[in-house]
Amino acid sequence: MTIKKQSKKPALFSAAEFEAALTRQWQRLGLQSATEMTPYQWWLAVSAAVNEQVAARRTEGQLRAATGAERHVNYLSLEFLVGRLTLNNLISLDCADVVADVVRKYGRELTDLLEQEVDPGLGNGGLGRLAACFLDSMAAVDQPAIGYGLSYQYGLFRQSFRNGEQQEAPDDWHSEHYPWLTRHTGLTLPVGFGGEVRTDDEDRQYWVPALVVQGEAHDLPILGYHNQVVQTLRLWHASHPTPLDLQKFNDGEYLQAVDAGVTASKLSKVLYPSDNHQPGKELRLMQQYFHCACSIADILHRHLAAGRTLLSLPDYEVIQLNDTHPTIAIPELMRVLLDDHQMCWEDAWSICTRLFAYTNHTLLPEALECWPQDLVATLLPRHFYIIDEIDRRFMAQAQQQWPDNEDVWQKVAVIYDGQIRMANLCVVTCFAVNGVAQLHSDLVKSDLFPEYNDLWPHKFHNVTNGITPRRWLKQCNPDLATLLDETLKVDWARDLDTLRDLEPFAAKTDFRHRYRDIKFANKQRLADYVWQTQGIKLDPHAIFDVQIKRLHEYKRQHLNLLQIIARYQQLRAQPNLAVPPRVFLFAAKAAPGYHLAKNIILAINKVAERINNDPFVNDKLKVVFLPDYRVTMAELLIPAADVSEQISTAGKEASGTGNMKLAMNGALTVGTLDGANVEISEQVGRDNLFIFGHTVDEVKAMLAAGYQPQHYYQQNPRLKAALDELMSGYYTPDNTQALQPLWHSLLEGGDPYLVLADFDAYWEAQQQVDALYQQPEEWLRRCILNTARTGMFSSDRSIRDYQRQIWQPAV
Ligand code: T68
Repeated sequence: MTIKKQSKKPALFSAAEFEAALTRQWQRLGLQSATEMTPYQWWLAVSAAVNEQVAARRTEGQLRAATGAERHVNYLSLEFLVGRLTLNNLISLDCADVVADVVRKYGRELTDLLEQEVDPGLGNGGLGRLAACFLDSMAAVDQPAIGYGLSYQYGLFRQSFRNGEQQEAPDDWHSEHYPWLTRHTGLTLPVGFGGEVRTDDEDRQYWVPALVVQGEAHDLPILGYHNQVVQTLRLWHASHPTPLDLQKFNDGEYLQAVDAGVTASKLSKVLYPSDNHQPGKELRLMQQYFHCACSIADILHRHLAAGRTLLSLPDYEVIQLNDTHPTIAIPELMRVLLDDHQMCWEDAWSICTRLFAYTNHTLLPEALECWPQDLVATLLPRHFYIIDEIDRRFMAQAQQQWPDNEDVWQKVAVIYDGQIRMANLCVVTCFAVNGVAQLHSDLVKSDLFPEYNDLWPHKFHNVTNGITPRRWLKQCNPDLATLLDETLKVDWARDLDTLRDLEPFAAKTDFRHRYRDIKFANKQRLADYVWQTQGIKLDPHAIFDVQIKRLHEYKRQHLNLLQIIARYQQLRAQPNLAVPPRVFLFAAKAAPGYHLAKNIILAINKVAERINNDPFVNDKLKVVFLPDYRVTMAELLIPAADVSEQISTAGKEASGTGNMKLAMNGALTVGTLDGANVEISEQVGRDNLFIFGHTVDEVKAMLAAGYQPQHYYQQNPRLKAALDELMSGYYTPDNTQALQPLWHSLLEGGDPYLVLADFDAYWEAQQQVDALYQQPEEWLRRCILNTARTGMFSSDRSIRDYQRQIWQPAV
């Protein structure tokens, strides 16, 4: 069958060119021939050889920056969870076959070599992965862009389990050379900390820092899919120009002699491991400022080097802030314009208010960043003055807008009660504020920022998140990708709306069975992995039910757990019950300091241990918690899933993106009306997923009325039995108190995420899942409709939404 391809650029390099580049790589390793390379060296050499070819293009890509007709996007994020890059890049370059053929000549399989790559884990979860999908899509749709992040020496910790408890180990992801990362030797920038603000003869303020570190640029190439666009993810690495102070050393102050160097190296040492929570640590603020100072200096340098004026900056550039983490970029740009370029306040402010845009990713109060003003004043004294001035000027406006309304003044103030509220600073400054799914964006306006929305309704937007179909369909599910190629006969990964044309095929038995066989093979692949790594045997005929995401109370892995216990009890009581076998798969990391989340992990592991060792139920029920969830593991789990658990308390999950990946790969969602589940339900049709639970309005009403979890515990015998057994020590015979924190949070602790209130509806939804799975053709039909109707969740569409709504040239 021939595949009609849309106009595509010719291959970047030939087999001969690649082989020559490969030869240079093994020669550089000091070897006599390619056959001497270990598998790891093969991966290094292949990646470095391809990167060499790409490097030449990168310069061209940077030159094709802003024209003024479209703005150049600077995507500022403390996290970019890129995942493995080599295969992704080979797919974008359309040269996986060429490279595989060359490698095969030496008796190697490309797929084996690719397994040597570690995941660059430079993010916590959804927010960091979204940034990576957006870079992919900006390159794919040829939106001029650069990503700015930090080059953490240690990414998100590695997770293992000991006696069911989470253990953390450092993730030294590029202790060895990482071939896609190139040091940009010409680019090293100074960044100051501490010190004091002085006033010059002309009464202008300027900052004299106490410590100056330097930022080095390390670049990753971002390759556009089949279009030869090469963009950059620039990761800043902190060092010190003189890591050893010889003067101090000679004076015998040996420890002090290395102080500055040590402080500098701390800045990009490690990624903070919390998601949806603000750690409030001095080092975190220093990381944020280091990241922003380098990025702002680079943006200005590029702009001025193109011969443009400072005042025209917002005509050519936009700075998208990925949550409030890079907010300190705002006072930093003000400082540079005021102090280094002697601009007046009004002009500098006018630039900032047309340049910055802010994306909000959470409504959870504990995740809204606030910094103590004393800390900011000590670490960044000039910035503190500037933030104070922004606040002073805005409060004058607020007092006019809301006369005699002190309650509102308090709410909208940037500085209040000794704290600087970064989200307020963003909304006051930015020309655009967006949420990440329709429901979330509505709540941003109505619940989080109602006063600002009254004042500036034009600022508020929705851009529903998306995922790159290259990684999350073409790369991770190659057999389904081939079926789509053959059926649709277009390059669907470039225009995902074309998936709609699959709809009629859902009615065709042949097609359904091919789709079924692909899912089965993906499940077999996962079962092999689970057998090899965990020693647990899974039957691929069972329903593979996955909940894969960070561990957080609001995501309610414990609701899933309670339902599993109830199911286990039911199977013990009714051994002949005709339910399809089900495997519940979990994967999740908990922030190391989040004790309750860690207790939930322990509970799941203990329940799993007991169930998996109970031969009485094992043909019907298994529970697997896979350690060390990361992008590469998601790529294995998602294509193998039948059921996607998206069960957050309504109003708490801003969007979710795993929900999109799973639906696109043909898993049926069991979900609440939260985040992007609402839009998934609208797209795929209410019949093609399982919606349950209280809505946002119902949740609000229940909490307002004084929610009583005990009521549900007493009234629902199934729920009570499950909770009682969990607490009885049945699963933790060595320590009957081990799960006390979990029990306490659900009952005496008030169950803030309404786990008990949603249990019954969740149980019912799971019954529907069992019933539908017993009609295999109907199940399949619905899976296919999920794939066919999730085209809008391509991150290419998200980027086009940003282009249309937010990144248009400033007026
Ligand atoms: C997630 N947020 C949202 N935060 O929870 C999720 N937080 O609903 C959404 O789909 C996703 O963002 C993309 O919009 C996060 O992942 C963090 O990881 C985080 C990290 C540091 C501090 C606070």
